Amino acid sequence: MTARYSALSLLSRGLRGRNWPLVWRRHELAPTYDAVIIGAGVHGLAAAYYLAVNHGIRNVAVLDRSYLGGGGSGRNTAIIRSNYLTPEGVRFYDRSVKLYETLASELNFNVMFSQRGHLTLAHNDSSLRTMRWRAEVNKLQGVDSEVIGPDEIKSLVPYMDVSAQTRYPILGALYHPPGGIIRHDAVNWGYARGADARGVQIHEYTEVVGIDVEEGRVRGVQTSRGHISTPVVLNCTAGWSSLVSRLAGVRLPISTHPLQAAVTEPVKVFLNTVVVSGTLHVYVSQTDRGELVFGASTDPYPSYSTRGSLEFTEELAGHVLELMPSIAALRVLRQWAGLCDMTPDFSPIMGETPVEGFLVDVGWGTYGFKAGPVAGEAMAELVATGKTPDLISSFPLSRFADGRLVGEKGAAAVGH
Ligand code: PYC
Repeated sequence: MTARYSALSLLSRGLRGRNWPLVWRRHELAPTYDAVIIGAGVHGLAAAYYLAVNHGIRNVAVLDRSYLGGGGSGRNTAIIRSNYLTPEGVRFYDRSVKLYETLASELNFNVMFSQRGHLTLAHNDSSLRTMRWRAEVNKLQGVDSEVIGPDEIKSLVPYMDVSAQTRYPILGALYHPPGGIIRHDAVNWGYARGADARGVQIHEYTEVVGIDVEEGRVRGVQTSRGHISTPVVLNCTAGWSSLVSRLAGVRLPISTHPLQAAVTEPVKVFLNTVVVSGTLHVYVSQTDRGELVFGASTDPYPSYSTRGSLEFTEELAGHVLELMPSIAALRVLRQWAGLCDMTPDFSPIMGETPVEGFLVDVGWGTYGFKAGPVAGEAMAELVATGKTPDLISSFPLSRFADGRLVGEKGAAAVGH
């Protein structure tokens, strides 16, 4: 990577607190774009980046009604993995892991991808069977996953209680070495910077309030800052994807649920893998700063609220302590929620819709952040060529009418 600033200029800019060049520029809205992307999260920004880099399409606007990365892309637990249940899912998420592996050098921006390994614990025979199944499907697709026993788990996570005296003794785990964590803001900012440098316009605080459709095809969008003509609109929103699609007259089989998470004060690093327990409804990892990041199941009712609840933190803490009793003295620093657009089969909806020119990259449930690069790459290809790439051909909206579901509930981090 090339350094953009000397240490002295960094220090002087930091002390003065001004004169930082903008990482992405501000623009007036143009009257026309070749494509408009709704949602300046990882999916929208990656799609814009790959449109410019892979296909030379740069007259693109990315619109967001709030700030860049302020939706699901800034409200997740930044877990990356490809240990899914279906061959279609494994192939798809594996491509994302591969893109993440080279993203820092591609973007010349440190995204802090740490492939520290990912453990999904099994506390009963039926989940052990699912882990074995996933391991086989993963291996057949060339993805590194295997089932390991309690001794190996203990050597990977010395603080874990793998004794037989717990409420739900640990029988084994699906171990997925390429899995890990990433710095989610850095991914958003890196894609934004890369897209901006190639001429893409990013418009924060620009809400789409209408989508113009005439004779079955998209003509433009109405925004809080004016009208834009465009032949292509790509819906890359999370949390609001069904509402945005409705603006084009497209109905999606999605219900939106909050997913809460929390982070503790930082402590010396002691947890070097991502740990997931479906039975205890919890996942935990430790950031490079030393904070423990926890998450659990989605809230059990549809809502657009991103507020945290005490009930969630209490339950979460109780469950984490069943796994690692020795961290009882750690204090929770803060908590948040992101919005998850849940589909009936827990797989995303990507591709064309009955409205020509209106494309969707939505319905990510609890899997959205990890898929940002591959979804962006594939959607950019679809926009540029008009052909649906093989990698996403199993995830069309039409599968719900055709009954060709891609069931990925069994690969969810926890039960939802
Ligand atoms: O699927 O790995 C996952 C995940 C973690 C948090 C939410 N989803």
